[in-house]
Order: sequence, then C-alpha cells, then structure tokens
Amino acid sequence: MARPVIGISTGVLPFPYGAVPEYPLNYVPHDYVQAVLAAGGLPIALSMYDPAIDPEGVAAQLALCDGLLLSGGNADVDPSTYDEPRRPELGITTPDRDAHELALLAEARRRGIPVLGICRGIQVVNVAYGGTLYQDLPSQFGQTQNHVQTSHRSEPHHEVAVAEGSRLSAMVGGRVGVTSFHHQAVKDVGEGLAVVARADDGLVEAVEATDHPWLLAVQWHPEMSHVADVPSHEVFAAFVAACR
Ligand SMILES: [Mn+2]
Repeated sequence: MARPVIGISTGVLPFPYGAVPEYPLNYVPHDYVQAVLAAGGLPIALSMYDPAIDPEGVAAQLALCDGLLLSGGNADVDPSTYDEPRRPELGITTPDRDAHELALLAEARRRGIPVLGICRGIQVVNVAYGGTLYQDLPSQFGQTQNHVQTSHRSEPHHEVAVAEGSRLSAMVGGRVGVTSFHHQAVKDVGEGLAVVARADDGLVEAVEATDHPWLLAVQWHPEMSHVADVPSHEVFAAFVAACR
C-alpha cells in the first residue's frame, strides 16, 4: 500500500554552513522525518515563504499532501497574530512562517484532511481558532512545573492527564509522560477546540478540534521520543492511519 504523503511545515534557522556564518537554512528537524517514516507515512517538507508572494501557492503545496504536520521550531509565534503587544521575554519570531502555517492550516481545514500539531504547532492551531498564548511561561504563568527539560530529548519529563473519551486517550491512555521544551503555551483556548490533556500545573498540553474530521495538537514532542516510547509512536501511527 502506498504511503500517505505527510506535509511537514518548516522554519528558517541561521546556521554555520561551512565558512558562511549565520547562513539561513529552511529546515525540518530530522526527528519528524524519522517518526513519520516509522509510522508508515512519506514525509515532504513544505518550504515556508510569505504567502503574500503567491496566495494560491499554499493550496498548491498542500495539494501534494494527504495530511498536514505543523512542526515545532526555534521561533516564537508572533503576538501580532493574536492581537497582543510583545512582552520583553518574547523570543525571536518569524512572521513569514506564522503566515505560511496559518494559511496551510486554513487550507487543511477547508479540505478536511488530518492535521497533527506539535509544540509551536499547537500554538499555531490555537491562534487560528481565535485563542491566545502565554508569550513566556516563567514570567506569565509561574513554574510549579518546569516545562524546559535538561534531560535528553528522548526521555519523557513530566506527566499529563488525558481526557477520557478523547481521540488522544485511545492513543496514549489516561495519564502519560511527555517531553517538554517550551516557554510558550496555550492561554485562552480557541473556540472549536477541546482541551484533551493538561499538565499537573493546569497548563493546556493537548487540544482536538470539534469542527474538523481529525485535528490533534500536542504541546510535547512525540517525534523526539517515538523510538523507545510506545505512546509517542502511537500518536504518529494514529495520524498516519487517518491520512490513508
Ligand atoms: Mn510541558
């Protein structure tokens, strides 16, 4: 059976490239590629660009895909996307990437194809549904639970409680350990999204859409832990199965 094609959103990262300092690369963390392959999908990178250059190009990119994976990344979501002023603790932002991912998500919703959002992916999903974000958890939410682990990325760091009867609970069960590498998170939940997992400090860690056939977004990184951690693999397996 042919593998469903999974379009992965991309970012831009200044990288030392040979003798060239800060050479901007359009990148996908390789963990996503490997996790999609391990789950039976065929990954393709969706090069980010300012959709204003070619508004119809975003739909043409997504026309190649059976599902959309909104990936995590180095840059924060720009607060202009949810009409809030920047706080000093905000990190770097990439407005072209925000616009590209919001346009990809709008097209995926129009087509009704499965969407998996990861880390900044859940933040993009929430903004698209009219929600807001914590720009910086330590200064705005507190640190009862540390959400930036120093242990290896493949090791789950904190637990989340998963809503009974949710799609996510069929993949990972009622309580599961997750990785955590974020200083932003969902604040006000967008209309049309159901919270399906929270950390013990109350922070939103996963949402599902109520107006879309298959849309799950998680604040953690199942792609980082998918090799040894069965629940992480199950998230990708369920997503790729939905894309068939
Ligand atoms: Mn977390």
